[in-house]
Amino acid sequence: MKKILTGLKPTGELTLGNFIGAIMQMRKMQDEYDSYLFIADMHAITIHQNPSELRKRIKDFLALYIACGIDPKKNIIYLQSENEYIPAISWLLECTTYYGEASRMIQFKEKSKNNANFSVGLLTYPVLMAADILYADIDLVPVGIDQKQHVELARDIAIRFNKMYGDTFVVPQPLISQTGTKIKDLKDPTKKMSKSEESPNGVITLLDDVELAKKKIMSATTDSEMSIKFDEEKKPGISNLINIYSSLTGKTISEVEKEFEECNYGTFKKAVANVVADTLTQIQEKYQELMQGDALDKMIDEGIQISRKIAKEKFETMKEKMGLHR
Ligand code: ATP
Ligand code: LTN
Repeated sequence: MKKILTGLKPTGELTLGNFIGAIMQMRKMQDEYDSYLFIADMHAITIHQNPSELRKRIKDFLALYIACGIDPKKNIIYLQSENEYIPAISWLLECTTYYGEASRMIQFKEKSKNNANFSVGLLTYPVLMAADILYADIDLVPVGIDQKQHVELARDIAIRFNKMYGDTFVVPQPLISQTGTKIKDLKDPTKKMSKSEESPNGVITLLDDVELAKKKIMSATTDSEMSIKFDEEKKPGISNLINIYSSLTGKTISEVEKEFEECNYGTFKKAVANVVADTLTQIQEKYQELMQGDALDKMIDEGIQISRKIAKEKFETMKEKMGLHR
């Protein structure tokens, strides 16, 4: 079975867009691949984080992904910072990465621009990411387009290391999802719904109060026509609501259009608000359960043990190949 790995940087709050666009795809993939999922908390600290907020967000992210249906029985789930072999592997990889290629990364250039005091970690960020991927011989890495360049660097590093020291790593491939539906901001349906965007009424987070979430749907920007027809160019607001309804109910776009053929926008919005409310209620109930007691900790304990064992083996192999042994 092919191995797939997803890394989640715990910044911002998870949105309905993340759920429909990414988490629902992950739920499908967990049945088809040997799946790894981890919280990239060491990547988060390349930019200063408030420690108590970071700690809370890490736990929230873990609980929410599991509450959304990411199954700890089908995924190896762990915290990056609990695997001490990953930064050790990252160091060995740093010594096989050129300064030139690291400094050419678009994310590095953007985040270091206009900032006199950026950390060295911002430069070595993609090498740590390569370590995340290469230690476990991952075949496929689902990422957004912004992270594609980093996965390509991980490929280059793997190929170079294999050439220098003999076959050591599987060469991974980025998996850019074309199929996931893009959910738009409810107030400005020409922009994507984004967890780092300041748009309190345009973004629904997974932990939003359910009544508030319904209000956000009811006040979503639409057009001045009457028909519930999918047309992203002319009717971006209604099309976005159709996408949300169709994704959450599993109905096709034309089935949704047919269902609401005779209805006005108010009736349709109410129906969308109700499915969103049902989805959030289910997620939040499971989330509350996980936040109490020690079930969450137990799930993560299992994942980290497996991850450490695999990483330790790879670290030993790398050191031996590089001559770092007695
Ligand atoms: P940011 O605003 O910081 O870019 P984001 O909300 O876009 O954050 P990411 O962490 O970049 O989230 O993305 C996590 C995953 O969620 C990616 O696979 C991305 O494609 C998906 N995703 C994020 N927002 C949406 C959206 N509005 N619709 C569909 N998928 C989304
Ligand atoms: N850089 C990624 C998070 C990330 C990751 C990874 C993703 C860290 N390590 C390994 C895939 C594979 C981000 O910002 N979303």
